[in-house]
Amino acid sequence: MAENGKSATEKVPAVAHPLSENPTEIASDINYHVRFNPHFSPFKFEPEQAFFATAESVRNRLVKQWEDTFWHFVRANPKHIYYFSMEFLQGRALTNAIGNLGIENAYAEALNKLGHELEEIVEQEKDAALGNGGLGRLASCFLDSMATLNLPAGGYGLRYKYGLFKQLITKQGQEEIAEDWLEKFSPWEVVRHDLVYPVRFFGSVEVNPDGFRKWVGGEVLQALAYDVPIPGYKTKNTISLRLWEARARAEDFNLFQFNDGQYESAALLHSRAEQICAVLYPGDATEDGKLLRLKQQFFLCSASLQDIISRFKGRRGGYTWSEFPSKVAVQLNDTHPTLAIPELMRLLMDDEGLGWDEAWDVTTRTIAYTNHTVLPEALEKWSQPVMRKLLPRHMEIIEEIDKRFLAMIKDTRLDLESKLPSMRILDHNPQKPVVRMANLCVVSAHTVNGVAQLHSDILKAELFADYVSIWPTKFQNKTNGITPRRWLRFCNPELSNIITKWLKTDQWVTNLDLLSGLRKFADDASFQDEWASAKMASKQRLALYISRVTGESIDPNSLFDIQVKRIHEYKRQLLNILGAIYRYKKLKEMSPEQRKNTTSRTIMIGGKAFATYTNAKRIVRLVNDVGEVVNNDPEVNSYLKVVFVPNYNVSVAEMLIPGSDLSQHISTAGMEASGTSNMKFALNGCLIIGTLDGANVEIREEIGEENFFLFGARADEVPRLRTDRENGLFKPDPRFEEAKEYIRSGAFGSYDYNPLLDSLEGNSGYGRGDYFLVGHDFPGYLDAQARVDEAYKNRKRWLKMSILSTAGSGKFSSDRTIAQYAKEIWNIEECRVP
Ligand code: B1N
Repeated sequence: MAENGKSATEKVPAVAHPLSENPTEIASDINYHVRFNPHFSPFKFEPEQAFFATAESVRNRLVKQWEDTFWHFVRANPKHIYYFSMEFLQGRALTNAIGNLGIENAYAEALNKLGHELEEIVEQEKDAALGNGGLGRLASCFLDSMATLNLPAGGYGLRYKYGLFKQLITKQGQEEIAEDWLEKFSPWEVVRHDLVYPVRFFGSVEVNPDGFRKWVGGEVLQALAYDVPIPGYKTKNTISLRLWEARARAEDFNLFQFNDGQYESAALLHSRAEQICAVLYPGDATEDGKLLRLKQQFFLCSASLQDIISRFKGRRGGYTWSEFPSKVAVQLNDTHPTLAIPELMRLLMDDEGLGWDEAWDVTTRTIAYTNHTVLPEALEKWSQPVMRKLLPRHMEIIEEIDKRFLAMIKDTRLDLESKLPSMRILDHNPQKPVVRMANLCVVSAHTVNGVAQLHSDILKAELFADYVSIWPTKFQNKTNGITPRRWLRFCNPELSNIITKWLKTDQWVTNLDLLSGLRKFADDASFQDEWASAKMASKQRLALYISRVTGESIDPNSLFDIQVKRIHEYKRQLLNILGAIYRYKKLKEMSPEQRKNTTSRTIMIGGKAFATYTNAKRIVRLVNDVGEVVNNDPEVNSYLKVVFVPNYNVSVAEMLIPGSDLSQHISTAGMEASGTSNMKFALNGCLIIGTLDGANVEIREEIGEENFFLFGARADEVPRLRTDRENGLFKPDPRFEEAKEYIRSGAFGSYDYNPLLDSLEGNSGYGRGDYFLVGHDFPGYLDAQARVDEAYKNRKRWLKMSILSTAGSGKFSSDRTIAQYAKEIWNIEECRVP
């Protein structure tokens, strides 16, 4: 059905959806799904069955709004933004959906009538973890804000069968297990059997007699669309996250071979198709792993662009290609979808017949690029021979872009000629010729942005400095944000209710700057009391959770000190645990009387280590080993506990963040592009101990420096500190030596931590010579922690700081971030469904 035609559902009224908000009718709708949309044996109605039936009932409500949004966008024909991302870390959807629809109470009551509790039902849902960490969660927060701001928008990603692995903690540390989020099925997705596009790999380039180039041969797979509804908060607008699944066609199944007993080769293309969407981030240590990741990236780009072009061509009133960029904006979430650039060029030139200049003009006016990291190992470089084999036509196009860039520099900017070797897209190093994806993005995108002010400044001053003089207006900052719906309104109902009560409005949920109105109550005793009891309720809930998943009982009256994020040396979980070890050693040395004057702490650390990242896995094991000793030491365990929180993910975060007093964002300055959990913690009234890195800088500015526990080297000092170290000028603090020595002494078991500790020794080199400056920042860190202990002893002061953290968090709403992208990069406007 063409989008400019009439839909069957418009001509003939469909059977009315049961959209009543009456709990009795909702209950009968849930019942209807149990009986007539069965997925389990008849009359089984345990929490699991109740979850699926409830989700299907909610889904039907969303389908109605979704369809209205679709047709409204078709009629209004506005410019759309499409967010291309290899990762979307959606988490659970049920609470978010009924919360955005404003029908939590009705569904809670309906479930009661059926003998269930909403809180228990929502726990049945598996997290959709199609992402690794911050970058994927950012994409999901952005979709929520795009829908809430009524923007004509959509997300494009891949429908991985297995998302991020499940983390099991054993005596040996981390073990990875495939996470089967689709094991039963996802009640939210809708498969669009009419949306199928061919995607080619390998093959060769043919030149037709008319001079046109054409990519032919190779293997062709099918991309099939699965749509997930993304409802806005208290608006009808519901947009789509479109996830592609790879399929092979029936005719690609070789019946002859199969009947001949050659089962594997008969289904070769089917198994290749399955591999593409099998896992998020396949290990890329091997050549096959690299090829598979490149295939995934191209699959996403090709299917999504074909889909966008087909929608563009199907619009009412015809089209000309030069107006494509006024109807379509594409945002690349890091370089992972960079192949959208040569693929759009190819589709425009080879399929649509445009010339190079016209295609280049359309492509560069359509595509924008967000950089999320300056870490050299995360800057993607693809082998030229691999790329030429898998995508021969794209390699030609990339070579042409590189050639024209070179010519432009030689014609107009001779002063930059000496910089060309690092500025070029192609690196012709004879040992390892590669395509530098970030360079391709910078040359081709109309706008390049970083994700926090400090990060964007570093991009302009360092990574992309040479390009800035060519295109001074191309580079922007868009400080990240988080959705206040999931990260306050829904995950922390107690605090939300207090905020609404004292602000006398719930408008803050969509206008987060209103939180600044809490500042005037920061010293108010009854406000403080309510604030404290909300925090205590969340801490008690968290303590129950910790005891359930780890068996460790923790005291909600102790200071809950949390660091949760991917395990990486630059994020410095090692600094945290060395601090904990030092604290433990000092507690051991104290008399019982002295201990009574200390602040009791529960240190919680959680996060996943990449399966092949050895030092990260050693850190996980160390935290667990330290916990084992400290928590079982009766002398100190009422003053200190160290808990590793297993399998950190979005829904665990929703439990941890409201229950935290202090959180740690302690990366080596200049290395964390932004961070987004720092924003979530601050929003929930949690104080931050941190370095001047990423968005910490802006958070501290907003909430006030007196409310932030700062320590550590500044980004601009880091290079000199590393050189000093190389020159033997670093003198370690004795407390740092003492903490390391305590591990070496075997105090935490017999596992050999020397390789990990050795990364903190020596003079130079990445991963050696304490590249991440743990030793340099250790004394400052201990001092900052001592200031935390003092502040926590003064209840009124602490509560005031906590309130001011929330009050100063307005800027970090992803609504603000997305509004800035819409205005300053995408040039799109809201299109609200009436
Ligand atoms: O992106 C987040 C930032 O808040 C974090 O500071 C930043 O570290 C994170 C390769 C990445 N940067 N790069 C990645 C993810 C997956 C992958 O395969 C790199 N993630 C970030 C949001 O801006």
